[in-house]
Amino acid sequence: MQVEPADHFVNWQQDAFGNFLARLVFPRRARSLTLTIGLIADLKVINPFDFFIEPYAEHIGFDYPKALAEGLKPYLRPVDEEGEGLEAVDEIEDIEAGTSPTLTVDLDAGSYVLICNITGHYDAGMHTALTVT
Ligand SMILES: [Cu+2]
Repeated sequence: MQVEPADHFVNWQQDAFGNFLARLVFPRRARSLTLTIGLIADLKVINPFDFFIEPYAEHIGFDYPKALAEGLKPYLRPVDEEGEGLEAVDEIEDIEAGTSPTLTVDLDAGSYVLICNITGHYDAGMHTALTVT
């Protein structure tokens, strides 16, 4: 890190997350401030599919163990379809497994989200954004 004006003091600190913070003190007023930051990024290849699935979670529609379910409760409840800023356009209720019902709706231009609102399904990825132009 290069700092202009060169007449300054630097105190390095670490925040709660281990990030380094530079505290700069300038003893005199200056008309300009120039910070030149060098960055070395240590890039590592990570396989996002390198994980194990617990046996209870191998099939969708599973129940989390009680201790885990308590902590996940805020994330697993169905979307509040009457929530602020939301307007349900239409829905198909109680779709039988293995069936593929069709719903046709007329949509104005805008942004929409298509969701499955069975508990836990939204979080399992059963949603997609849709933009009508
Ligand atoms: Cu679903």
